[in-house]
Amino acid sequence: MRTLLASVFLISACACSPSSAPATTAPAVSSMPAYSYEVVATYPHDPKAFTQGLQFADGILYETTGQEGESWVRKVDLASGAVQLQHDLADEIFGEGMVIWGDEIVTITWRSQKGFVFDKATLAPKREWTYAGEGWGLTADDTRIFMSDGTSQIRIIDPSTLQEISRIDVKMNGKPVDQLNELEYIKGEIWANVFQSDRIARIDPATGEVKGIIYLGGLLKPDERRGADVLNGIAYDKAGDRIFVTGKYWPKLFEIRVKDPTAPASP
Ligand SMILES: [Ca+2]
Repeated sequence: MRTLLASVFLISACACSPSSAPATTAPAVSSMPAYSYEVVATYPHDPKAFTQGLQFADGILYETTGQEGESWVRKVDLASGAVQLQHDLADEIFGEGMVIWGDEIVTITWRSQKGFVFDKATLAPKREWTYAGEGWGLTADDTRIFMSDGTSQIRIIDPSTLQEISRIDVKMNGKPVDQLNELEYIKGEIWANVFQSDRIARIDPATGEVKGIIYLGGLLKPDERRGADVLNGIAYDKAGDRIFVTGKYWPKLFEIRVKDPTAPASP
């Protein structure tokens, strides 16, 4: 009991302290590299944006949101947070992730089993596409679109047909990792927000193996957490080699630098 109480105290104490947060959550598996972070820059983020998709391209932040009546596709100025262009989805649609493909933006929805394709420049809707199951997150490498659906699988989608090609089984030390949410392809890896956690899983797309976990607890100060929902939203600025993260209803968006693990994670 003493051990249990001590553990509970440690967890709650750490959770309240923003400065110590990267070390808050002990990794579940000792052999898994655990990465912490430092904040490089802080930007405003619309606290009314229930972030479901985030991508940075051509100096602009692209964002999709969820919730019925609050789902939109946006272009946002990074520095000011100002909305440059917005397209609202129909009130009954619960929007999810997005990915830019060529001159278009491909999006998905939570449970409508369909997505939308928009003109990247104007955000004008162009067509719909369909898939089975739920839609959570999207990203892409040079030839494939990747889609999460709340399970431990990531679907590989042919960008030209938007048809599923195959699936990746995401595993950590042999065990499935589900609740994979917003995605970002970064330097040969798929990074995935793990829903309802402050963690990002770094996934090898070739094998599905999780190669490491980034712990992002403590980004928001306690007063900023009021009204904020979970961490969700990773965007990579390839040209500037910058990584941005935010969350649903978060008042801020952060550029972070991921620090290499200094020691093996403890169980
Ligand atoms: Ca993303």
